Amino acid sequence: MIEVIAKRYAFEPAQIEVTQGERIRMLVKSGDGLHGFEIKKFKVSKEIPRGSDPVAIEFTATEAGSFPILCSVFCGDGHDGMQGTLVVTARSVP
Ligand SMILES: [Cu+2]
Repeated sequence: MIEVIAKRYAFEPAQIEVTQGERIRMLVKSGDGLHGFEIKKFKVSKEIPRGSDPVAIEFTATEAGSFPILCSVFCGDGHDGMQGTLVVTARSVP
């Protein structure tokens, strides 16, 4: 389980590394107000409400590469720069 905090104006951790084909389970929680958590490549888009209740997100990282994690809810002056990265490492075939 990967725990992520969304807050003005960053995701923590900013970079999340997983392996291709892995079922990803995340718990995303806000450190202040309302945010969004979006990874377009894997059709992930959730609102992260204010408060301490984490939002569970599950998806499979089917493709290797580097994909932006964006805030999909306007949250203030630094919103456009609020970005993280999901790094999916190619699975090594034995
Ligand atoms: Cu935000």
